Amino acid sequence: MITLYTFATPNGRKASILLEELGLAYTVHKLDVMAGEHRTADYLKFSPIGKLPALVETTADGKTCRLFGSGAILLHYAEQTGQLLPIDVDARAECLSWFFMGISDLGPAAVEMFRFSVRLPEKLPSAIDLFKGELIRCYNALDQRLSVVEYLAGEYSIADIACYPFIAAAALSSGSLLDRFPNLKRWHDLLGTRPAVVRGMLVPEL
Ligand SMILES: N[C@@H](CCC(=O)N[C@@H](CS)C(=O)NCC(=O)O)C(=O)O
Repeated sequence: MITLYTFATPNGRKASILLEELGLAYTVHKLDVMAGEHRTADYLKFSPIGKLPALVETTADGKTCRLFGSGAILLHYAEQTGQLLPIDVDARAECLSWFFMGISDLGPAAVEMFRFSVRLPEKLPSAIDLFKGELIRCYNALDQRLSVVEYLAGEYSIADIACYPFIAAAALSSGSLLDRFPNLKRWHDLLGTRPAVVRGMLVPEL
């Protein structure tokens, strides 16, 4: 049995899209982030860093496996199921490169951009410019790659899932930076037609 601890955020939605794509049964535990539920001692057992998503799987023999962070969840289940991770060495190398770019470059740049331009009361132009520049750097790289391939690894994979929710969040804002990146926009629209992506983006129910 799989329990996904999550909230309506891009990192959480990477995990729910993956579980939907793989057709794995799971229950959703919606964390009340406003009430600080992600910082309680109970939750820190699953995610020592106190962030979401986290996931706990109890196997038929009663063993428990916990995973925290969207990257670990995506890679673990892709490896376990042999899906969404190309077998061909070159395609796998591309997949892992774009996957980690999504996890360690795009995601953090988008989160910091949101923090500095929306959440924090002080608006620091230098910080906003820095993270906007980092985001544009990611968008440029993605757009160039997607001008020659349909999906980031050639075939649909965890690399696409690692990037999609942050691009979908950006696409919601009017006058989005994304308008400047036609290949990224095409890929975003294509992924948005996948039933598992649509279902995963609706987790947790609000
Ligand atoms: N490296 C982690 C980052 C997770 C992360 O930053 N989660 C955010 C929500 S998108 C969070 O838990 N924020 C609450 C907090 O930082 O207290 C991942 O890829 O999942």
